[in-house]
Amino acid sequence: MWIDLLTLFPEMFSGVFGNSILKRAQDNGLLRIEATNIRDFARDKHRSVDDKPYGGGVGMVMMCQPFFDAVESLQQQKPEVDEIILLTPQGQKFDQQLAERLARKQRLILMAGHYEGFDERIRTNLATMEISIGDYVLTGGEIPAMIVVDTIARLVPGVLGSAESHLEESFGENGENGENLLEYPQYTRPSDFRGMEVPEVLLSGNHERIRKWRLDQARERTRQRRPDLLNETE
Ligand code: 4GY
Repeated sequence: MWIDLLTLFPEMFSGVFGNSILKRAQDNGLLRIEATNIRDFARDKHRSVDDKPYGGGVGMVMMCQPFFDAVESLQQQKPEVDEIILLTPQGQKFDQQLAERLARKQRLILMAGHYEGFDERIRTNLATMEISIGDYVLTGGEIPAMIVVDTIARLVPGVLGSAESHLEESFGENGENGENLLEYPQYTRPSDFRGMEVPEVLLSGNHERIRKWRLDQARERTRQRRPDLLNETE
């Protein structure tokens, strides 16, 4: 999978994508993540990417031209771009199900904005979808873009090693009929830490009892903390 990020701050991405699992995935050729500076597509001598809002008001609005030119330049290369995604609080709420759908695509462009927002024509005539990571407002779209890329990337086959598998976890299929459950409690050594003991069942070696206990814990925890997940059907 190939992901291009359009941003005013490409350096923000190097720490997040230049380490650990996503670094390894790029080195192995499973993933290609490139951050492009929108300002490289500015045309005037001040390299402007924003301008005053028509109709007046505070703040600046990100201009159409640098975004349209940047996307058109990226589209010169094959394979074809599957989605052009704008990160904005006004978008479709991001969740694991949307991540799974995007993880099947070959090529994505993510656009991160700043200032007061985007010229509306970027939404309506350039983006193919708008995504929000949640109901709060950040200073820019870079952190939301990182969250979307990180979530999608680990679903790409081969990106996680077998020790890091994502098939048995919260929002995976933890339950019996594809139930959407929170994780069951996990423990590691020692079995007694300052008098806090590991549940006996986990030390029993009885794999069927352990499996039932975990499923039970996952269901109870989901019922208490996230009852909304129990009524969700994927
Ligand atoms: N929440 N989900 C979000 C955001 C802030 C463009 C400047 C969010 O995705 N993006 O809070 N973005 C940006 C949006 C103008 C501020």
